Amino acid sequence: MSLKETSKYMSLILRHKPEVIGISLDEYGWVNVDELIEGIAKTQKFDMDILEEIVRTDEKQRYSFNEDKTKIRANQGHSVQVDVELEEKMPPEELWHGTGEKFVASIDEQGLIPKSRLYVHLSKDEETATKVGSRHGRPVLYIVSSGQMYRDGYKFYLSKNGVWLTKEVPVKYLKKI
Ligand code: HQG
Repeated sequence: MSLKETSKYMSLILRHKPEVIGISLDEYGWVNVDELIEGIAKTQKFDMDILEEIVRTDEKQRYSFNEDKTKIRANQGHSVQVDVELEEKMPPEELWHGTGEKFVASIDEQGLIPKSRLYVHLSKDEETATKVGSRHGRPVLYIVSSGQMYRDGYKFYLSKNGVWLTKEVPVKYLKKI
């Protein structure tokens, strides 16, 4: 497997299904590094050097070690209930959300909901949102009135790797591009 493929597999384990290698996340989303290495090494060449290289080079900086590198977690993107100690923050006046055409009718009716994840993921710029949307087919972009939402009492969080997160975005704060 390439480093990129292994990183994807780590995302599956650290965000969604730790049970695929027989481990579990603690309440803060951490797993024991030794257990992660042992679990992944059952099916492919994997050791601390490879793990460190993935954490260092992952293009979205998806993972963080704790201070002494005995534990590791995903910075965001989870579907399982964990508290990754997200930083609550005032968002910029506008944020972006990229999605696929097939979701538009439903979004225009219900607004943005987290679906299988813990939060709705928002991007800081058009380019990033276009990439995120393309994962779902032909991309459709929305501008989110995040400043107005914030003034209306909605909470926003900024993950360690720069993804803005919020629990929902009602239709009135969305503008389709
Ligand atoms: C859509 C990637 C119907 C939503 C990216 C999205 C991101 C609705 C899809 C991160 C809806 C869920 C997350 C509604 C929202 N009706 N569809 N009411 N509300 N949706 O993959 O935001 O590479 O769970 O628009 O960079 O695409 O994994 O979320 O299209 O940061 O690190 O439901 O994943 O990062 O899809 O992507 P996802 P997302 P990684």
